[in-house]
Amino acid sequence: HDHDHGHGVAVEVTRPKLQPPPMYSVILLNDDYTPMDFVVEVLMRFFPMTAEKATQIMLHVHTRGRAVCGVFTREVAESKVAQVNEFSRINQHPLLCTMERA
Ligand code: TYC
Repeated sequence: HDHDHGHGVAVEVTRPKLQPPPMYSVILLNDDYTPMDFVVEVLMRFFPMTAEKATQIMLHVHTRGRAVCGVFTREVAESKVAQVNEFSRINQHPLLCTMERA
């Protein structure tokens, strides 16, 4: 709208429409070898959540094959995936984390 700054001069105030960034779901995949307590530890470490929520998600992955751990912008999602997979490998577990457009 017009905004008069005291000199009788109308200044156009524009509010550019900001596009929301594309969002990505970070997905945890099931496997037959990673211990359940390690998966719960990973969820609490990299996706801050209570032990109860982490256990719920871990059991969903265990029974359904995969679960969404969280939804983030691309760079944050890429960072979560890299950190989870590195931490899993360091601890010699095959746990896999991936991401997809939400
Ligand atoms: N299926 C694993 C087991 O029986 C547990 C598990 C849960 C592994 C979730 C990975 O993302 C996972 N020990």
